[in-house]
Amino acid sequence: MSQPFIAILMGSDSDLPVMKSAITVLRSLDVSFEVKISSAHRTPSYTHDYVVDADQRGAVAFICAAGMAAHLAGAVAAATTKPVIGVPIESSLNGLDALLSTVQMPGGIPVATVAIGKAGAKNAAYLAAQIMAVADSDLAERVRLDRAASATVVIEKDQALQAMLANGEV
Ligand code: RP5
Repeated sequence: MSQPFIAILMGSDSDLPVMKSAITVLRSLDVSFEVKISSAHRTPSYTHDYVVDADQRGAVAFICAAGMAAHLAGAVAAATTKPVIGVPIESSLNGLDALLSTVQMPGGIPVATVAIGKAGAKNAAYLAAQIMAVADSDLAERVRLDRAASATVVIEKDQALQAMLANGEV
């Protein structure tokens, strides 16, 4: 079996601008990953074959992004018992169609569904890294440090706001 990795699938290249956020997070945490364009509807066999192969090669979790009638995460979840995280993409109806298509899975075939769009893509990557970190203490420490760094950014922004308030700039 190869090095553990996270498999990212997206239904179309039009999903890539959003999913770059997931790639950035995984790179920042030094998590191995693969990225595929494969559609539940346009390339069902290609999707199924990739999931089975990636599962056998050591995929720890799958991140699946799709818009509209977003069935990619559900189709992937049907083909593996590894954790599947669904990212609804906003391509019509403000993404609500994709959110409901991704989240409303029947009992027994779970998809952990995150927020619509870039925040969801980011959180999908963090969640996948946290899943991988259960068996990787070095990664768990990188995740912890990343969380601490993001808290520091918020505190610094608050301190800057307090200074502006004190100076009458706000
Ligand atoms: C979905 O349909 C894709 O995930 C994408 O979000 C949406 C539109 O796809 P394109 O027509 O842009 O290829 O399957």
